[in-house]
Amino acid sequence: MADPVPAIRDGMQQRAEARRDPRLDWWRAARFGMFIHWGLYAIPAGRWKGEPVPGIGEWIMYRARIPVREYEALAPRLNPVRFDAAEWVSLAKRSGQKYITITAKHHDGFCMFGTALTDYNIVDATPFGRDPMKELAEECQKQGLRLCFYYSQTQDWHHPDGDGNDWDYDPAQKDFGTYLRDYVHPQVRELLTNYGPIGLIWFDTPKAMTLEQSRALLDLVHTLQPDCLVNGRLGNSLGDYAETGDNRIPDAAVGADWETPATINDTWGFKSDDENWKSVPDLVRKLVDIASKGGNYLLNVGPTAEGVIPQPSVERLLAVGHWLETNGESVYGTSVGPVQGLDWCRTMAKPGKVYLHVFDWPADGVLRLPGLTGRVTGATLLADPGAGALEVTQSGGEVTVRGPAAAPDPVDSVVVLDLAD
Ligand code: H79
Repeated sequence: MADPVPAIRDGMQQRAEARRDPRLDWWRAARFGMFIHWGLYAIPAGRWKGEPVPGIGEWIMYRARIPVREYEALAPRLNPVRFDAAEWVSLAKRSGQKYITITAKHHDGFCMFGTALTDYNIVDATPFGRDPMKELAEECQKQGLRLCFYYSQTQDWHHPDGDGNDWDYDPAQKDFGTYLRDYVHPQVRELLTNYGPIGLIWFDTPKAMTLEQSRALLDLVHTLQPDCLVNGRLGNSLGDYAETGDNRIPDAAVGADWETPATINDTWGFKSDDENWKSVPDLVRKLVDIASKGGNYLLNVGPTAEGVIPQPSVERLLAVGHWLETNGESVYGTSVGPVQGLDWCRTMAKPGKVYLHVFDWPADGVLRLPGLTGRVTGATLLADPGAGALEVTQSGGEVTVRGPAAAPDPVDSVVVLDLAD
């Protein structure tokens, strides 16, 4: 196994003891989560003063060097009257996603939760006046999903001492330590006090965080909620699991707990002209590819300023959920598969079983799987148990399964191999 995580950018190399930490059990079994990027940037939706601004939508303030005073004027325009927490949580659930990670505060500094630390938040600065995080927390409790918060701990383009804004503020005058102590810490305390149990805190772009600063933040999270996980972008190799770079999938299996955060089109925050949606087969295969290498897929949606998840995202997520209804047994709760590095298939393991995910079904229906050491006692199609046992033979380190000539599922046909004890 490749170790540490090869595709990692500012993530961590997970400590060996963390790999057996039972606090991560729910997260390891989950395999699939919903990322939500939602903030003021959904209003301009990728255009500023009539001009398209290139790049990811939530970076518009930075890319267009929008002065704080101008960007702030978006807040009184945020009124997501179509926001319905029950609908979002239900969509995640029907899509087979087990947790939701949502931007409480992104780099632009606008708080999408009620906070006493600044008026620059959705409750106090918008006509909406509601706290969507409260509503999501209640719905997640009701519907049995874990709610998790993205929180930009380093970059804050609105706060004078936050990192990143050098067009309104002189970087030489910034006091990053004070910002962390007097602003970030109290806000993280609010997020872990006012919303019930939180699955994890998702930090991002650690940049100049010192080891001491990363450790203090980690300790704060674990003091407030010992079971709350922290992702690998806290900085300085701290955190409970590793995060790959955005949209990066490692080439090989990884001997650590890890997650790929990924876009469903080319942006995180809503952009009105980004229609480059990934296809359903692509999404299913990415989920399977990631799970076969021991990782989780955190797939993003970018709701509009009205509070609506774009219909192309909804349709695709529900299609993945439909596939998982039949095939979920071969994804949830699995561990790294015993056979790696083949183009045409992926494998996942559970005690006594290997799931063979066939992306490219051979024209003669005969699957030849090398490299499996255990003795195979039977093979069936997961989606079609009625088809009965498939003929399986084993010799010279190769397992041969005779299936139907036509691919049972052109996206991914799952064959269950039973192993002898
Ligand atoms: O929240 C999402 C991104 O906003 C965040 N991480 C994911 C989960 C992220 N923070 N930093 N980056 C991603 C790297 C961003 C680089 C770029 Fe740019 C932003 C490339 C283009 C816009 C900065 C500004 C570098 C060039 C211009």
